[in-house]
Amino acid sequence: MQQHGRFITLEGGEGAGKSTQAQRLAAHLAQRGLPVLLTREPGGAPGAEAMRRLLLGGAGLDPMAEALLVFAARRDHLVSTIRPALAAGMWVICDRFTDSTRAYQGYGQGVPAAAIEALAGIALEGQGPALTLVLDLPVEIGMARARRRGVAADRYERLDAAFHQRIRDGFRAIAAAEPGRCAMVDATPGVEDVAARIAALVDRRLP
Ligand code: Z5A
Repeated sequence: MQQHGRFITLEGGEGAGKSTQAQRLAAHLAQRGLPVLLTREPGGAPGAEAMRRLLLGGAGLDPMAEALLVFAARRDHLVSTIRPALAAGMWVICDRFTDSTRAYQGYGQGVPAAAIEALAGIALEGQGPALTLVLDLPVEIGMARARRRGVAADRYERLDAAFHQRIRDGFRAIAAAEPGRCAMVDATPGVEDVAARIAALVDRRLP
């Protein structure tokens, strides 16, 4: 697969600040004179956005059905948005990607890791991020931040603290298993502080 741009993902639990920091990073890279595409999952392409509505709308899917649907959305996002942007030399910043499936459907809901990796192999054909920033913070702080955001809680946000602790532990395990791709970022400081740390980290890893 020919790829000229760079692919960066942001991951983490509720209220970790992924959307905020994805925008900050996009602005930082633009200041470096780089062409940037900011996107998100589930979604990022018309078909994938339709699947997002199904996923977050509380259709009551079983966890494996949910995993199949997120990978269908991811495949559409990859083919319609991410690949063309990378081929055009853009730096793609994506708010959530496959690690969210590992964390939410795997660690959170018990879908076997082997099934998730098999689906990833089929959907992504070996393509994935060069760098993943895992924003880490205590569950109570993240939930409080998500509540302050003022939008109605989606179905994951309504799940209990034990579920969100499994998600946090899952993201930490993923980052520890792949230190070459993943970098843990302490998300407890203020927005400016976290943004500065991420900018420095990205400049160092992807000069
Ligand atoms: N999901 C899945 O199950 N499987 C998958 O494969 C994928 C996703 C890809 C998507 O929800 C849901 O889909 C998600 C997992 C599931 N579960 N949930 N819920 P979404 O896209 O609607 O939302 P989200 O990704 O969960 O967003 P979030 O976690 O709620 O927020 P965030 O992007 O991490 O944070 P934010 O919006 O940037 O900030 C939240 C608030 O905190 C906001 O008011 C900020 O101003 C404030 N904030 C941000 N940073 C700071 C700092 N540093 N200090 C203080 N306050 C801050």
